[in-house]
Amino acid sequence: MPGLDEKLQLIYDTVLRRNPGEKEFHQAVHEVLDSLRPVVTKHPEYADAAVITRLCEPERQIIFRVPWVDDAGQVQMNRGFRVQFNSALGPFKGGMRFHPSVYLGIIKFLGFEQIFKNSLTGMPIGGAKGGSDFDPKGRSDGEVMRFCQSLMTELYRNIGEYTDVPAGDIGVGGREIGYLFGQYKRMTNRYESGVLTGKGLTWGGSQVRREATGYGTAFFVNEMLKTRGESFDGKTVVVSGSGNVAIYAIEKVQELGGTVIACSDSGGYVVDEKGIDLDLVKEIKTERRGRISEYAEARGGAAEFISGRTVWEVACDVALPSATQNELTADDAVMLVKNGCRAVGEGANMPTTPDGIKVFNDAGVLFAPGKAANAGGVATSALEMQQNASRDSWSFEYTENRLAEIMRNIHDRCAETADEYGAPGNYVAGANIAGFIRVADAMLALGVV
Ligand code: NDP
Ligand code: 2IT
Repeated sequence: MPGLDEKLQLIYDTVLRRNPGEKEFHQAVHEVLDSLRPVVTKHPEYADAAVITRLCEPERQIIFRVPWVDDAGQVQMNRGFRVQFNSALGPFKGGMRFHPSVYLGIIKFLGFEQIFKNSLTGMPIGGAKGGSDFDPKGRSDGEVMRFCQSLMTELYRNIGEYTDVPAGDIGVGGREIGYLFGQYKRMTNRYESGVLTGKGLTWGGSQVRREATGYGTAFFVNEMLKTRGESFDGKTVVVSGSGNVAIYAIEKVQELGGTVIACSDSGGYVVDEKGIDLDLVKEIKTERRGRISEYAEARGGAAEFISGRTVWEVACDVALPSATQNELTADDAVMLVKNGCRAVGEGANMPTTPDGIKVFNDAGVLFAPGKAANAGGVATSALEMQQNASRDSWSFEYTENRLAEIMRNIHDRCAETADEYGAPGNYVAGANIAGFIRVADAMLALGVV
């Protein structure tokens, strides 16, 4: 990775020393510090109050045992995490991820990113992330329920409407939030709706929360395209993943006139040149919890499944990485650029490697970093909290308009901040700097805490 400014390098060295082996966390911190060079020059007050040093250390990290009994009567054991990173702007807020790859370094990188993302939304939410190395694949509803109940039996004492408000992420959707909320309610004897977001519509959830991350990513990319006098109309689009974010990104891109020709899961990708049949993807991935390979089987000769290869080999105008971190490398970026890709919007968190981002920047590709482009999910979570606090519920149309307005504002703030700090068109710099300044100013105001 390129060298940092001297003061920032010292902070980074401390992060490396205090968090050995947590490479995803190191990567996320490095990217932000790299953007902050013009900020520390202009604002020495942040260094004086050790704001950046404090930002890189979570306020609290909770790691706990999660024992549960599987359908065969065997005792299983997982590890649970909640990293409460920063609460200067509001209660800790961020998703829970259930995936076998989860360890402290992944939760910490996600929690760190969440601070800046939540700040960018302009809403009163701090940053956090949690999860477990539990693998929901192949587990029955009963097993998932017992796992969630065991996890919440420990987690409940650390969260709350005014303390920390978890939501979903990879492997955690409406089903899991339901089991978690049920157990929280039972443990506390309180119907505290605002303690979790992503709830079902009949028990305190918000319209559009399910769709929000993917819709928001499409809205953000649409705003970027507008700056070049373009739109999704007539464009071919490739989306990685076929989970919550991917599905609703595809839905909105289709509504905006784009043709999504490929999507994927961890087994490979499908190409459907006439355009992905989204109802079929929803049926396979959300109703049956199946594999994307089944899509090609169901479509007969119309679609092809390519096993074990990257979806980035499919030529497209716009790429929306929406699966997981570091899924789009420099080689993939080179291939995309060579094939004519002109815009990239990160639906996932940190899906593009630093070398990959450099390839896009050097080629003049419009590039929207996850902490800006996928902020619609957490922003709509904050709208869910607003509705819970006022015991109200809003219509789909009203909520979607709020989301669209929030995404436009985030886009404009990133673009203006990039201009102001001498990096026009660089949404990575714009997002990191704009996200940082709002949190840093709150931290200064709150004193040394
Ligand atoms: P889901 O669990 O709904 O879907 C995840 C998708 O990504 C699946 O298609 C999955 O394939 C694929 N995937 C996951 N891990 C890997 C891996 N290690 N290698 C290859 N493919 C993988 O998760 P979401 O859609 O909610 O999350 C996707 C991304 O979006 C994540 O980076 C998440 O942090 C981010 N995000 C999510 C938000 C939300 O509101 N849900 C908000 C903002 C960001 P398979 O089924 O084969 O595992
Ligand atoms: O990465 C993310 O922003 C999320 N998984 C959503 C967090 C939230 O609290 O809605």
